[in-house]
Amino acid sequence: MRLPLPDVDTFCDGILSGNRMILSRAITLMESTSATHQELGQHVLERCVPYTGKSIRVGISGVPGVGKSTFIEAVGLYVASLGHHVAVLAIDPRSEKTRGSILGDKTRMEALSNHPRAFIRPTSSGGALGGVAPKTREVMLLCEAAGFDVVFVETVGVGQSETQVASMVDFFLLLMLAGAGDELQGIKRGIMELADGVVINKADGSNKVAAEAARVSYKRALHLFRENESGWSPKVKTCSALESTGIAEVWDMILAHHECVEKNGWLALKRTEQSAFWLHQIVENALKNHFYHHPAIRETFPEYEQAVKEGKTVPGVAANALLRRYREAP
Ligand SMILES: Nc1nc2c(ncn2[C@@H]2O[C@H](COP(=O)(O)OP(=O)(O)O)[C@@H](O)[C@H]2O)c(=O)[nH]1
Ligand SMILES: [Mg+2]
Repeated sequence: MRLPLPDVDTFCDGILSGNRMILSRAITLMESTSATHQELGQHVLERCVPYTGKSIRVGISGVPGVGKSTFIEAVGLYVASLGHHVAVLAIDPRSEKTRGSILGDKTRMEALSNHPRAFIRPTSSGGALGGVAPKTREVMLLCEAAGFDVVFVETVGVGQSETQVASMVDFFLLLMLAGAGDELQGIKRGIMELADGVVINKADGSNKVAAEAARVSYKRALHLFRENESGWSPKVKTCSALESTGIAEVWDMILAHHECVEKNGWLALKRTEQSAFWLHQIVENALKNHFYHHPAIRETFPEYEQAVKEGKTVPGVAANALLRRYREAP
């Protein structure tokens, strides 16, 4: 049975009073493939925006298997025990095709998902123009309006989702492993540079010594990377997400960063720039989608692509011809 769709007022009142069922429905609305639902979702978001911005936003990144979900559960339970309201969101580029991968994560965060002050939600783009990351950011704002004062955003993908997460959070945390061969573990230097904190996970059992050694070497590497405009120098910690050790220290680091950048005005500046970034991002994605989905382009793109591959024309000429078609199409 389908419940009738509430109106904007009902959605907003529900969200602002912390009603999770309404919050969930609003998120579903924003992720919907229906244009009407998306539009209603945007109205709800717009009305909620004045009540957002009061959370500590933390992005968690790292290669698959490093322990992101386990870590978020440990730190989430810890901050919830301090009285915070914790929202956990995930950016999973793969979920645009299959929504299966993330469900495993949710079951892994079993204790946290049953906690009365926690809310766990993977985001899907629902085919919206612009991909999944802008949606995750919007969901984060709704969660803030609903009273969540700590938000964790987990990336599941590798590559560009890291930059996108870093562009929606205050603190970007990179989880690493000790002794996994190559020191950078497939994480590009550019990603290391985004990190406000690096945490060597799985510092337990026989791995403790190696974790400490890795901490020292990452600390050295981070110093090489950057002079911080934010006034914060990135820190390196070790923890065991599985045994819940070192978790309080990681949270203290996040709090210290928050205090530092709130005081010196960097946080406000960063968030302003992030909003502008997302404006560009959403417009660019929407234009790109509109172009590629346009019937006039869909029909002829393969021919042009083939011609370019066969060397019959050059990319610039083909692109110009396609763009002309696009502009002149009814
Ligand atoms: N020994 C140990 N294992 C861990 C730790 N954290 C996570 N794991 C294990 O590593 C595997 C991957 O963890 P998961 O949280 O799913 O990683 P994700 O892919 O980064 O989200 C699981 O089997 C976890 O139990 C830790 O601190 N110590
Ligand atoms: Mg995970």
